[in-house]
Amino acid sequence: MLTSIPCVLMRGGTSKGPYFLASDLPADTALRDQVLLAAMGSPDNRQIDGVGGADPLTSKVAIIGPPTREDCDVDYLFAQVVIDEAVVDVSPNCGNMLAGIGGFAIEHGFLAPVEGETVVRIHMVNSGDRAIARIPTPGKQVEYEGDARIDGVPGTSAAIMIDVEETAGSFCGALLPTGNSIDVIDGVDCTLMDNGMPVVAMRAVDLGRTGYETRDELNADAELKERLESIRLKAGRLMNLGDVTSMVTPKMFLLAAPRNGGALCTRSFIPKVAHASIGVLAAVTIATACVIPGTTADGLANVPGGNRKMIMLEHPTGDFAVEIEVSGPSHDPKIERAALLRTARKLFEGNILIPGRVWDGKNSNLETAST
Ligand code: NQM
Repeated sequence: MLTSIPCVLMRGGTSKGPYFLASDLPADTALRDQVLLAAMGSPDNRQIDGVGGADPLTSKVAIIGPPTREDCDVDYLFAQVVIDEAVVDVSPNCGNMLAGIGGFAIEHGFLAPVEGETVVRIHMVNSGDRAIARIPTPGKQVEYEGDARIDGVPGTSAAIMIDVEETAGSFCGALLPTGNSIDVIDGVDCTLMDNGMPVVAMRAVDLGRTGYETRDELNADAELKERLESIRLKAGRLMNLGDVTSMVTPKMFLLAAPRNGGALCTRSFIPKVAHASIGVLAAVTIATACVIPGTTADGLANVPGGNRKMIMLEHPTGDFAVEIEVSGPSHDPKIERAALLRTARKLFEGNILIPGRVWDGKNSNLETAST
């Protein structure tokens, strides 16, 4: 017998995946992960037996529940479903899927919409941090359509402004977990940083690359991927993440001087496949590296002055603007806040059907999902 689980399929920023109510999934996390693997069709490099899109950017899941932080309206747990391994990784956040949370939360009654715009305070459970999303709600209805454009997504949608707070050292304990702005790993200068996403940032030239390669060129570069994985495994330990073999963090960045008027040119691996654009919290972390003296971005980046800066990061399909607010002296700045523009689109509402051999529908948080 199939178990039917309500879900909404959404594009969040430049990612896509099913959004579930936590109460509709098994309470036991090991069983929940089996259900998510079955829903997405992993492990299989085509994800043919599930709704995953066979790309890390479309093999993502959002799980939404009542807030467990008093100053939030909703809990958001992100899960990266690995495509070709039976692994569900809840260690990172995803700032792209985050873009769909506000609308989902309003439409599922976690908070009442306000005429015009509704502010949704989101507890990002993976890290414990908070994000504040401004959702357009004319007529007290979530508006998905609009004229905002983000690179990596064709067309336009309603603008969702998101502020992320308290992200320094979210996963690694400190913005610079080793205390250094550069550590040398396998002979390569690496900035190990976490401002919402653990990243390893390297100058592309130090790896014999330009940093302007296309996504396809990077994905075909087996020698580069092998070197990056060796660096990543060592960096993970240095960043207090332990053995990161089965984790999707830290993300790996190649940096180069900007060439389209931005602050810095980026190419990223997440962590084994090249990103089509750039991750959101990864972008916040790289924008932070641009303003911290002595990092691998320092010297390459063209950073605007002032305490409130719009840092434009170039990526394979355009650019991504991160607004950051810094305080303190320029030799030791503190990042107060980061803000971003995203869009989301509700694509499909329905039910995912899970084979009975995986789950019989019992033991959900509310025991209501079975048919
Ligand atoms: O860094 C891809 C994405 C992401 C993550 C990844 C993200 C973030 O673009 O906050 O959004 O790094 O796997 O969705």
